[in-house]
Amino acid sequence: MSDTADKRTTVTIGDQTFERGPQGATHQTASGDTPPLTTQQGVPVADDQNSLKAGPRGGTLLEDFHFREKIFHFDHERIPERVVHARGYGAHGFFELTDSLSDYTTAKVLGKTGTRVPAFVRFSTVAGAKGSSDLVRDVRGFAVKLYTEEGNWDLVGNNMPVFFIQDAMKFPDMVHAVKEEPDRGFPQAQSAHDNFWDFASLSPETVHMLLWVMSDRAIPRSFRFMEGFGVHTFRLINAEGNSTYVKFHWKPKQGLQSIVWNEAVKINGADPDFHRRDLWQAIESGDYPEWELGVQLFDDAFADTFDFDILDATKLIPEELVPVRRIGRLVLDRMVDNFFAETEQVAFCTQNVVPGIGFTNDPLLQGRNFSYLDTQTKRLGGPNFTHIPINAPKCPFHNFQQDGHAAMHNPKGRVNYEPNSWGAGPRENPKTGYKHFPDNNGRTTRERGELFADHYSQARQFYISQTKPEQTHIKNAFVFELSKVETPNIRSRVIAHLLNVDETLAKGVAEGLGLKDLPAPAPAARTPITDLAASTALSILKNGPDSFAGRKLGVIVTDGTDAALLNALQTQVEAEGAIMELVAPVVGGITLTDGQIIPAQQKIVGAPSVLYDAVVLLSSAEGTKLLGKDATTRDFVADAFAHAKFIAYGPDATALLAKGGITSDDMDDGVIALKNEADIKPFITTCRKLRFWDREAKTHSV
Ligand code: HDD
Repeated sequence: MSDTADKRTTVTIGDQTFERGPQGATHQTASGDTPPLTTQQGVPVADDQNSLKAGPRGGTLLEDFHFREKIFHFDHERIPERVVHARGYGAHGFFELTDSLSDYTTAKVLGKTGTRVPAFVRFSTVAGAKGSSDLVRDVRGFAVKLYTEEGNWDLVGNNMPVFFIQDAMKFPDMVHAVKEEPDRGFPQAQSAHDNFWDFASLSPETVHMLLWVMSDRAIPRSFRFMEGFGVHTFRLINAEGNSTYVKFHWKPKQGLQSIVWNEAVKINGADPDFHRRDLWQAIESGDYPEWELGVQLFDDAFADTFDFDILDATKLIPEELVPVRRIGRLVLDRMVDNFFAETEQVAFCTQNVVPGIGFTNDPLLQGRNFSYLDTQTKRLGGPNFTHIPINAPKCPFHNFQQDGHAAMHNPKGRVNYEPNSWGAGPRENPKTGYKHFPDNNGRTTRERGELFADHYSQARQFYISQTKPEQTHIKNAFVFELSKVETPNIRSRVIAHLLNVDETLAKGVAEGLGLKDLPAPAPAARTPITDLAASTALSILKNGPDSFAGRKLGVIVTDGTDAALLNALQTQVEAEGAIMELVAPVVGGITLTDGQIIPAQQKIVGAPSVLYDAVVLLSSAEGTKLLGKDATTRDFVADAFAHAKFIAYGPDATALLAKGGITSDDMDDGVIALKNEADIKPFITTCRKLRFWDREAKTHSV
């Protein structure tokens, strides 16, 4: 028997030297500290390129334990993806308390100002498979695990404060309806199909959430620029055993920002990982995203007089009624070492709360408390998923649970039960142990609270709280989604509900669908439908950043680009805390007017303007001629204009505007000439507004 491992030669490719095996596989030359490759049993491997055969052209031998172990492990690499929220992206960080809630709760993490605990956050889309795109129209998951000294607290929230349904009993139906249709297996990660809208139009409790999902909240610019919500009403319980209701909010310090639908469609093609990449780049570059933890605190007296039931997850409590008190900050400052080990295997459970934090009887929350534990057991292969490092508490934990698949923390010694007379092992403690808040109204029923039946008032409130461009986006989203619905009845049913929300919206959607006769409004399960006051907190544009920090500028450059202008631009962008990417005909290097050769980050064909918050055209006269003939460049300009972005152009790049379809009649205050370095600062200041919304009405006629 001969082995191939010792038949190595050395080759030089480019300016690097490699070891080469007989079949041509090249390796970096092993340095002294390179660890030896071993099997899972720790046996050193001699050849990782060739299986063991009976002669060079003979059959592969079963004896090859290294081959069998390697393939066996590979065959078992996949675990079931999450039934919802399959596509997600996680990061580590910490939570720090800035304002004590010790009057309200015994939870230590909310007790002493300055308390800091490690955190892990996983953002996600809901409907799509693991490999789907980031910019689908969907709710975003915002799941936070805080490793406190009293155990793990999971706040498994979303980027919207309400939900589609009121009772967990309906969750499988809702999820079945939104996922791909079971006979055809499509559409992937889309709510724009008959089954979803059929279910939604037959379930008026979804209407408020539909408004949110058709709004720009469903197409966030990145995870960094969205809010998070615990959704349900929870309880805080203090040392006297008194309970205060609480709703949790995460407010991004970066401000809120979303994109427009046409951009979303294109980003999904250009960079399906747009949100992942954004978080990765921000954290890797040290620009750590941060959220404030806010709480809305209220008591039974408020709950009794509030127009809606605080146990109804399809309703929110306007911030104008109960202000959000900011009590802490969440900072994400470290990417995972391994995506699978951490982001994929992290298991959130709504039941994971710590002493001083309790549940309410919200029927959605109660159902979730069963579902998450159950799903992790299936997904992660048994009850010991809590032993996986990302899921294990960082505080000491002791109990007599033992055995099962992959057990890592079995009890030590003789004692594995209690009570025992060995005086050993962990003991319960009635003083410090978790106490459930006694809350049971004592009657068994399958009804819902009466106020749950008001399905329209808050939907109407959401709509009137939006700015004009946001209202237009909502209308357009309904028209888009319902245009994909093939059954006319379903479209009409949705309009019938929208007539109870806002007549202008309903008529606008009907018109957009070409629906000639308006249906009668859907009979409301509870009347009257109340006119509530508008709430500023519900609009994205009213809660924008006032800064271009953390945003990305795409700059088209070519050979002969003006070095002084480009350098001045770079200085201003950095001063603002923003990011600049050079987009060029080639990535290898372009030569500026001063002879300097600089690499570009992107080749123009790989970087459409949808990847940027604002763009600058800085091509030279020659470069402009070249790019003027290029379809991708024309799209770059045309899209930036259509997506209401700020566009700046250098003296030699003016012709590119016309190539992108921007005529002199179209020029507006969002298209800005950079004649010299003095024009750059005002341009960056203008970019803080993020978009030039006035343009939108002129660029979208259908
Ligand atoms: Fe859920 C995952 C958020 C209702 C059952 N959910 C999941 C995740 C988030 C949410 C963020 C992903 C966690 C992660 O990143 O691993 N879910 C919500 C919110 C809801 C909600 C904010 C309403 C307020 N969910 C809900 C109901 C049920 C579930 C009513 C079932 C009765 N959710 C699940 C699940 C998932 C899940 C099947 C799939 C994967 C997982 O749990 O870990 O158990």
